[in-house]
Amino acid sequence: GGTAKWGEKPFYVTTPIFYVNAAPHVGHLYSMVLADTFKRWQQFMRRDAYLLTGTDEHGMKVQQAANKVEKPVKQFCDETSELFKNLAAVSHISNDRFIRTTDEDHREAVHKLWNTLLERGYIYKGKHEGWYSVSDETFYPESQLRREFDQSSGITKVYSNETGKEVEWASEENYYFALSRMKEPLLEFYNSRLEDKFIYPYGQFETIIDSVENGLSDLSISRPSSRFTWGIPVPGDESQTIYVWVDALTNYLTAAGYGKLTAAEFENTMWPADIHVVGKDIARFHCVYWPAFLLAAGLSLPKHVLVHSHWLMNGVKMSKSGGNIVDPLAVMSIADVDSVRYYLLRHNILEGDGDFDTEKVLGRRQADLVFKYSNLVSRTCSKSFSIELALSHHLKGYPVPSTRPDKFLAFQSDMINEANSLVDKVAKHMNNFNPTGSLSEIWDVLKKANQYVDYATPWNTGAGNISPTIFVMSEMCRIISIVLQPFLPTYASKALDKLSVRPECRSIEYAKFEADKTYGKDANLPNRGHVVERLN
Ligand code: ME8
Repeated sequence: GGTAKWGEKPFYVTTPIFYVNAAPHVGHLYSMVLADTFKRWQQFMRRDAYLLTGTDEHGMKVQQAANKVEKPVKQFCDETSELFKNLAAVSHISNDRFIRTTDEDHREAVHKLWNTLLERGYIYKGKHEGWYSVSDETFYPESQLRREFDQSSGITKVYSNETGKEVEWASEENYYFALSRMKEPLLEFYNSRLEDKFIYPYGQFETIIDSVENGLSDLSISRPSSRFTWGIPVPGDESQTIYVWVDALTNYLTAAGYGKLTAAEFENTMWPADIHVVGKDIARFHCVYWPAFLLAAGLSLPKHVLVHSHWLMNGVKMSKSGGNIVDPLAVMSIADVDSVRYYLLRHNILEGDGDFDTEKVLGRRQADLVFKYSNLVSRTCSKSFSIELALSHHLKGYPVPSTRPDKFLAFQSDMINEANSLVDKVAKHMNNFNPTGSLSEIWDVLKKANQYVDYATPWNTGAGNISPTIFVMSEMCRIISIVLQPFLPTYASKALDKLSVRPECRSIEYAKFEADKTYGKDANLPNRGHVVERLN
């Protein structure tokens, strides 16, 4: 419901922090747009909300990328991080902070988490041998590998099944996290959060539970500094550098002030996160390792991990290393920001991968945004009608259009009912992590509103019917635009400007067709702002 929730801890949404080994693509923008939509929706629901995005800058992969272009690694990070920051700004992502793992407060937070895990007995030193992928920065168990004979070199190479990346045998001294001890606590935690959808969609939840039931091995969480130094050193042992995933996941705590606050103070921050938005490629890190670290450290756990699938290009996952990427800035320069946001949200790729097609961005823009939405607004605000006049008629009483046939009036009241229940329907979808469902609900109502205009033909109806019709049309535009704000911020605010709706009258409680209830003889139209002032 739309009850006021100011005063609760802020609703805290995150995106993954992205590797700075290459420029951002549409896949990264997708995670940002999803997270941003959830943040804006919460604010629309009158809850304070905080959005975190940023870049993951340490680790072998980034170090190698910098070496390849012969740049000092920090400078390379600064430059690529800026591309992600710029993408967020250009795409109207309302992030409250753009975090970088090279930020000073982040190092403090990582050290604090490390020391806490150490004190609580979850970190020990050991020797590690196994198949390691430099590109994936991870060791793989035998069961996840395949072998292939390489004709040119005459040797059999070993590859990860999951990523197809080559692995090599490596042996080293590391610190370990006692992940195996976390099996039971994790399973207990998952079971306590099944109905609360700790992981969404459910298929991902099942996969994670199965994999944990199959057992967990301890996790190597540091690398010899001799092998690489581009990372945060282990506190008290500079000969080891902290594994990039321990470093990266901690960013979610850093932004909540973890590094600087006492345990008691940290209780009163925005932690825990309400939604971690992540791609399925990193589900295991967020759904197994991350809760394991938090449980071991005695910290509270995130409410939800929302796992989305991937954008493909011609059937293949869009990826920096694959080289098959769509540059979001290029698409936004031929469409516009909201059209790209709309296309991304309109396609449900939570459960399955989807093909990204720039032509279709333009097609959707034309069919849905221009033709169904903008046209409705322009027809309503057309110079040949006066919204002010229409409204002034309605200050005198409602309903008016008595000369219309019953069938018309039935269609009209049906449409008004749908507009009135729109906010609740959209809220239901949003509680189900479903912006796609929200948009399709909104476009159903838009479709009705367009049919209504075709049906009502205010431009050639009798004079007495014009203003009631324009009134109903403008109310439809107003309600739809209010509900659209979290999804298409630019289009919606332009439409609301055009309809002369005051900024403070754009919140959720105004998303109702008020004519039949509120607009009696003495009623003012609080939702209209300056139109009403002019009428007076
Ligand atoms: O994994 N479709 O960073 P990363 C949809 N630094 N989303 C996609 C995508 C695609 N084709 N490609 C990438 C990392 N993404 C780590 C994360 S978090 C503590 C550390 C999105 O640069 C999606 O969210 O490889 C995916 O999980 C993320 O970018 C991976 O970004």
